[in-house]
Amino acid sequence: MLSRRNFTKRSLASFLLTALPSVVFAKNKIINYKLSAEKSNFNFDKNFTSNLWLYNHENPGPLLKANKGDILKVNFTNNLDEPTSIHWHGIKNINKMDGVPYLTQDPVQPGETFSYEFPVNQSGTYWYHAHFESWKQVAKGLYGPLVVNDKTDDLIEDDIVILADDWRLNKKYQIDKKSFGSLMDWSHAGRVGNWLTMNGKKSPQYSIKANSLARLRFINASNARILKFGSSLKNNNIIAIDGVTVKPMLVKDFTLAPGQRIDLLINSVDLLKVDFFEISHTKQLKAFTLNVTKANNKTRDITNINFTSNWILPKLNKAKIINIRMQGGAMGNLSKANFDGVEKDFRSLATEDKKLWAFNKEIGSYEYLLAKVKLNQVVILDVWNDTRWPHSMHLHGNHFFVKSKEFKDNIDYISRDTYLMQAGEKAKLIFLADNPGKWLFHCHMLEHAASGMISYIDVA
Ligand SMILES: [Cu+2]
Repeated sequence: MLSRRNFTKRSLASFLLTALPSVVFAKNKIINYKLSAEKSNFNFDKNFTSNLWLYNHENPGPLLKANKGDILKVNFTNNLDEPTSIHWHGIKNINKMDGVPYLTQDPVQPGETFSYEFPVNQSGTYWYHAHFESWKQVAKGLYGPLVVNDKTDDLIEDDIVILADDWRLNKKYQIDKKSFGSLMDWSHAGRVGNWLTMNGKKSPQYSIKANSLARLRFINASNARILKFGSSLKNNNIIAIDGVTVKPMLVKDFTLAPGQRIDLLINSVDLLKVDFFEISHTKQLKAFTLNVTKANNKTRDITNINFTSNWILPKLNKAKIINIRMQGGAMGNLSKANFDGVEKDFRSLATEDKKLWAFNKEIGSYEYLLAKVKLNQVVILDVWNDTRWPHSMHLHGNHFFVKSKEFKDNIDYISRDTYLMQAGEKAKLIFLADNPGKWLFHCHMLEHAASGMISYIDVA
């Protein structure tokens, strides 16, 4: 005979098994995390201990996960000797939680804590990173992945984050500090490295299940390196760009500029192993390997997974157009620019102030107001990269639509938060300014941002 207690237990258990959908999306569930910025030891090579700055002593920082609709609450402590702050890259955030020092919050001082709390209403692959002197703090390792799940993710068996970084290390596997602030780097492509890692490792191996689906979430956390990935597969199936689901696109390879994300879907039917390579140089580097584990499970039916984007291009007839001419850098045409209200020639800006890049002849900073926009106005950032260098342009707090030329079959608008502009390219970045606040628009080659390619747009 069943006791009442057992009966209750059993019926509750069977209720849980049968009546609830496989993923429960509670309304406004609070997901708590603790992060601290720490001076840490890490081993790139077994013979050397590298001194890095990491969140929770991990490289990359802890994977933060939430479901769409949750509230993410991150209790952050700064255990460094200098101020810092955390930016949640790609999240349509509440402005005061965006993590930009002096613009949206006071820097978090050594020993202080700051509680970041914001809803995550868009699913996808995001990341978080230090935004105080990020050219140095990100280079030392202050970043980590942030994944917001939706119901589609429940239908995919394996989910692997691939966070790529391009470190510049010296012979003893220490961060090459001598190169910090190098005028050569800052005026050229930025501080590119010599040691490529995926999730802190060289060529790691992962296993995925046979006859099933795996989602790979690529994130480029490099200061300046534009990465390009290919694999041993004939085609790679892109299902999301900068967190936004797209109609699946088959590509041979794909580019990932600093700050950008790409999600791939791998169908492991008939596969034993897949090698991924970084192919931006003539010398290919093995990035990582997926090993398919043996299993007797049946082949997956993937017809019930619906990859569609629900982002709609806003009407452009009443749009406000903001013209942005990017200038500066080596071999550029910036002869003079305004810095702190004073017009100076390029040579003095470079040698006296270490400022090298400008928007509309203004050397940018966290205090440089590029434009004021009314709430709910449609905005077109009409950007001209009038420099000899590519730039990875990032808008905080908003995704924008852009007619991307990267995906040859796709001539349509793509929604993203970071767009790689080639030298000489002109592009229109379109967004509905429905998120009030002061939103940075800057180059994610972090040395370029530090030396002037940075501004904010005020939406009120
Ligand atoms: Cu740049």
